[in-house]
Amino acid sequence: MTNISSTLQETRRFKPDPSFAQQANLGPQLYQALKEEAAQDYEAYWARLARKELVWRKDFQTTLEWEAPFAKWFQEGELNMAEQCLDRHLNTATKHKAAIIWEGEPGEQRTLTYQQLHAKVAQCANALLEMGVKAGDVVTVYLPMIPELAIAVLACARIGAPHSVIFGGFAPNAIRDRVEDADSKFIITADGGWRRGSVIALKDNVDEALATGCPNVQNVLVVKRTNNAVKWTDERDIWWHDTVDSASTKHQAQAFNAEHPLFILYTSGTTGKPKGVVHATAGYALWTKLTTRWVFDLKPEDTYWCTADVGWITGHSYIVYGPLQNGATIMMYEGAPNYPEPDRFWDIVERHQVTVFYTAPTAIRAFMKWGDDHVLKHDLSSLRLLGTVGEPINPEAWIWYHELIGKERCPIVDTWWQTETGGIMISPLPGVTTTVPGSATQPLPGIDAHIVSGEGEDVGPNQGGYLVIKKPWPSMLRNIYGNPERFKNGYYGRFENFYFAGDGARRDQDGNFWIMGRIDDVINVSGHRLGTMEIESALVSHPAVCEAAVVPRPDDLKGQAIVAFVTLEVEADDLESLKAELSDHVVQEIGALARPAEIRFTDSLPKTRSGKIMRRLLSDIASGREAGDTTTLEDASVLNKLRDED
Ligand code: 6R9
Repeated sequence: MTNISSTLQETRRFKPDPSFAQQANLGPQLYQALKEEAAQDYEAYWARLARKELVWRKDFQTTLEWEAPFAKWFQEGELNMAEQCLDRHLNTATKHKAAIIWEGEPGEQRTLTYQQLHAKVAQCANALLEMGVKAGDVVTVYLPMIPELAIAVLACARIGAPHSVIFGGFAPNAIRDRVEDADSKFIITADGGWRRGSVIALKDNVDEALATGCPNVQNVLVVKRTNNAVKWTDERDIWWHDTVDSASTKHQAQAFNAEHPLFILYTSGTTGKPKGVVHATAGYALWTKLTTRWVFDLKPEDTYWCTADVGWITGHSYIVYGPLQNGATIMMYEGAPNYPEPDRFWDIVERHQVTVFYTAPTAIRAFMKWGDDHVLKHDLSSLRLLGTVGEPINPEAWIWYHELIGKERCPIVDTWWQTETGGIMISPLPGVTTTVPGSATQPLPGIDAHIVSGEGEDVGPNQGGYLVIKKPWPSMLRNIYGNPERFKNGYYGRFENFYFAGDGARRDQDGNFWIMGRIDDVINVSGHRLGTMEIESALVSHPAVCEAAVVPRPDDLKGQAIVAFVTLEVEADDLESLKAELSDHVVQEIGALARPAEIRFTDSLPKTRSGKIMRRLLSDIASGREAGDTTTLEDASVLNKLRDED
């Protein structure tokens, strides 16, 4: 196999501010000590941390049992996840502190202290038990971003019922597939949720899913949120306010085995039906707790806001489980970032004095396009740390984030991880790492990330290859629900003993990781394999460009040719000359090899509901093929528009 050629040259460096480093939870000395400890005795390192960080009802003897690809961590241990997040804080000053500050899209606000959240979770747990939910039963949660979403997942955790959260933007057939795959008998939903001023009728979607399948569903528990009319099936549907609100606030949490499944989260594969990624309790608890404290540097005074939806792994790990285990105050917002105006996020940051802010590159690029004025009219001086996740961040977007939002003062953590990894794997540590725009920098202490060739050998500096994790880690997925073969082939198929993440990457001379995009998206021009990220970043570095996606199209001469889809920052008069200019710009930034064979301007790019660009669909369009699976597409009209522009 030819290695992936690397092209992006980024020379800007940002050292940690000494005043930040001085107060950081993880400073240079502790970082060095942790790295050495993990290198010296890997299992002892994890065993020590697990005993220190988690509240165990029963201690474990075996730290790790590893029969690739199946891992068991801390296997004799017993604990309760809701206890880690809530009960443990009730004997401390955290008891009366805000756990969740919530804002609805129409503007209403609710605050729940740790004590209040604990009481609500106990009520929900009691109501679920009353409905007949037993430990091990999968409970499907399909809710808007309201406090009941956090309450529901914590209540499931409390009674040992794995939750399967389905993002509120998914349609009835997606609900049906997931409910059936998990054989889930209970669903928690709401009448609706607010999005850009309209009601998304969630209960209707559930009704439709159940009308076409899911014969085993016994009960649907419904939160009243939007007051829209809903159809009611008496023997099946239960109002939350009729049962949960009147249930006892006392609930004795039972301890569960360390390996007890905490949740299933469906993630889209490139082909076929969605995969139910299974996470276990203790290892996931440990790593989300540690990474939240290390990467986001959370302090008792912080107001932390992760803008993801709890329907994604980012919301599971860094809205609910990580921050609550650390006793943090989390901001939670229901609606769209541009409702009623494109400054809604900055308005929230200012009003709630948010200190730590975590979002996705796709959102950052949208803010850039909406214009700086929306940012500049707000006082963002409360912010002290910024993060990104979900896609590689183009250096120009990083610099905008740094200057406009962080006022050149806030460290930026570009966190690389996946649904399957459970927690952050590669990321700067704000008090330790010199950051480089576009690089997720270095693996966290204990994470054995490497870049290898097709033969599994480590490659040299600046050579592209496959991103793998060589040693198992506590928060890794344990299985694909009901499909161990798919787990094995998907992640341990290419290299027998290493976890293969599906991403291409390189490491620079300083050891920093550069994610080059999904291996499936790599473009092969005349035998040179090019990552999508670098060409896209070259395009985005041109002042006229907002977003770019590059994809391959079959080419008789070169094997594949590069087609670039570009959205513009401003309207251009002469599109033909702009195309030529952009093409030359790419050649100047990267080299003649990367010159796009075609550049197409478009209003928007097709994205998944979690904001990732769907290059596969663009490649279908560029090659004149029928588009493949479109079920995870956020806005189907984008595809038709792109075709019309053809
Ligand atoms: C957390 C999450 C995982 C895929 C991953 C990679 C991409 C995520 C990234 C990043 C570059 C980052 N990705 N974070 N690429 N830099 N900081 O997004 O999980 O939805 O499972 O997606 O997202 O391609 O393999 P998930």
